[in-house]
Amino acid sequence: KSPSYDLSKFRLKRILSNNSVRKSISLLGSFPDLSETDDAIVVFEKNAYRESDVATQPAADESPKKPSYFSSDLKVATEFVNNIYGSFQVVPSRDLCGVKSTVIYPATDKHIEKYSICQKYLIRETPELYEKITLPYLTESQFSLEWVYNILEHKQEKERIVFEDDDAETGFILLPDLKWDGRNVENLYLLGIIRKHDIKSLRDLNGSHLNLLRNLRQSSKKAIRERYGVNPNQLRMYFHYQPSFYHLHVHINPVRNDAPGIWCEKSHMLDTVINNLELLPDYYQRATLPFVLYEGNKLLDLYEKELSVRGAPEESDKKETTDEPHTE
Ligand code: M7G
Repeated sequence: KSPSYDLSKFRLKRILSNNSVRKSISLLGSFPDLSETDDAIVVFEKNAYRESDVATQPAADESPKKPSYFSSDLKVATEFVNNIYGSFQVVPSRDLCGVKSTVIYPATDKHIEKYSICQKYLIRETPELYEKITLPYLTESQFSLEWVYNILEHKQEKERIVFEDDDAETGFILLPDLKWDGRNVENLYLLGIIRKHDIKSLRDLNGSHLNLLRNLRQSSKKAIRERYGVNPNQLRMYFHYQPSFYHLHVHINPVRNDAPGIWCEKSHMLDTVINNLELLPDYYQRATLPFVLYEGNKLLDLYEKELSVRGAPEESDKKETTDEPHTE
């Protein structure tokens, strides 16, 4: 059962991260009314601008009440005007002051780790390292997939589904990602969650999944064009490696927008994945895949024992020359 909570009763313990570029802040605290011990994470993120919010001349047939920055309730404080340059602090009308908020409650240590900033390291994961270290770790310690199953079984977010294909082998559900404010097609962010249950991540993909991946690519693009009017050639579709949730899903957003969490070291384009499998059906069982580990993650401690990831640069240089074959 989903708990209900009153966000205004949140009590802050500490700030986990504060990103001035994204204009977002992640907070650790609790809801004392519900539990003294359970942790809660609250993330606030300022909304992106909608172009309709800066309209200046309401059309004759439009209600004058439609919120716009340029309305009589805009409060303006002048900081300075110098020659041709002016600097102001403005407070727009209440309707435009919304803040997107995400709550995770009860939050586990793994969630706290995920929302805290810290040192990061790149690992080159060979298939052997995957089998020996990553796979045993992720089978015993990973985020619950309950929210994914709730979506697939129509128990939650049913009304948010944009497109659904029921096929047991090639089917998937397309719906807005938690990260999308849902207001603005400029920063559209959808998730394609596949129906099949046995594909944890990119690593498990092989040539037998090509039909699934091609269907995911084609049907999502068509559905997004129909619903949001976005040109299919303006969409990027990619997988994360490692993902946070080990049930295969594809991230979809417009190329011109820098989506949150879009890091090259974590992203694998769906087009490239399809092409790799067309060329080599067992590509992802043979490939060395880089991925990022961060301080605080137990998997880093496991890799540390094997590779001394945190070691001094000279040591890892030495290891590289002895471990790796020459390709001259
Ligand atoms: P990921 O690559 O496994 O992990 O993507 P990441 O969070 O490191 O990117 C999972 C995606 O699912 C993310 O983009 C999340 O924002 C999104 N997501 C997570 N949850 C818990 C939900 C949810 O409950 N509903 C929806 N619609 N999206 C979610």
